[in-house]
Amino acid sequence: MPSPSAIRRAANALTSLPRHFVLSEQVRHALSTNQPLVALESTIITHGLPASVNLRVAQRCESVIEAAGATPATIALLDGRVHVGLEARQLERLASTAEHKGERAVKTARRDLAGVLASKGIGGTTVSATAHLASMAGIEFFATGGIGGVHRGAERTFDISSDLTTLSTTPINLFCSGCKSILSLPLTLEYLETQNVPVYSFSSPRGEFPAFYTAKSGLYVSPVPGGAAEGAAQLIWNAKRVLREKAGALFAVPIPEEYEEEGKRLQEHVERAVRESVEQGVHQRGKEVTPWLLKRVGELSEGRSLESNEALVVNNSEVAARTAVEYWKLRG
Ligand code: PSU
Ligand code: MN
Repeated sequence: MPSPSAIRRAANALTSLPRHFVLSEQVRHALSTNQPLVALESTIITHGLPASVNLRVAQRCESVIEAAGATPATIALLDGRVHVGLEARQLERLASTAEHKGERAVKTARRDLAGVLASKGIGGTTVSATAHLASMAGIEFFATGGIGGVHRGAERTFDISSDLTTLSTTPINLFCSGCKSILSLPLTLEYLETQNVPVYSFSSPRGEFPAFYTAKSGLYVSPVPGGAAEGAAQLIWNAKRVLREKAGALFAVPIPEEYEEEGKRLQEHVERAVRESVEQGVHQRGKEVTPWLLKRVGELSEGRSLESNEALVVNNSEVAARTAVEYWKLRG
């Protein structure tokens, strides 16, 4: 039985939400009975992955979270409403926008939320938007593939993802495979340090920061104690309960080992895609930059980047759910 204060906390989180929020049955039940939840973003569905795989990947992420004992909450905007947890039909509708035939979705970062709500469009929420909305709903765990970051050449383009500033002000624990080397990994880590966002790595024992398709970047962050969910849960407990920290945390999960060889080859395609983006001036096109690079790496690798992407995001979802379950044990 959850304690009375835990039930009150959950009920408050529910009742203080604006009426524009629609919670799925499953999410409502998990929040009101104080069960662990894991949020999932939707830009990866609308703009990050092609229509051939996006629905399957989204469904697999939800399934592994459930299998690990937590409740998945995929977040998106539909028809002027914020959806926290999607019904099967809604997930299919969102995924179908990547076909570029019928309905279109807007890549929705946190600053775009009010506009997309007002236009009653379909919004695929980025890490920044998803973290903000999940946190409003009282969800503290969030899984995705890669976080946005500081782009290479940012000293000229100023292109720094709002994912980073959002993490510094939003109490959410993000599980991802670091970020793609379409970005500058050293600058991204520096920026997170300035913003007081701790970065942990499940890569044991040294805490190497993964570079998305490969577990190796040559950069080191704080290792998760024991390299396991129990250790991560303890870190979150310390930050939230001992230190009353309001910033989020980044938990980097390396891609499963069997994809490492392919990862080395994919890195070459990443380098070429970045070069092309500069040659073609795409690197100055704001929110289009990241989706363009993701698509180009997919083309150059003839789809092999997608298999790696799928494997890592599913794995990250599972690790996030296992950590959420461990954290709930500590909460009692
Ligand atoms: N990196 C990926 N896949 C993605 C994204 C980033 O490997 O799908 C998406 C995420 O939704 C992330 C967003 O929050 O791109 C960042 O976009 P920008 O760089 O424009 O801030
Ligand atoms: Mn940007």
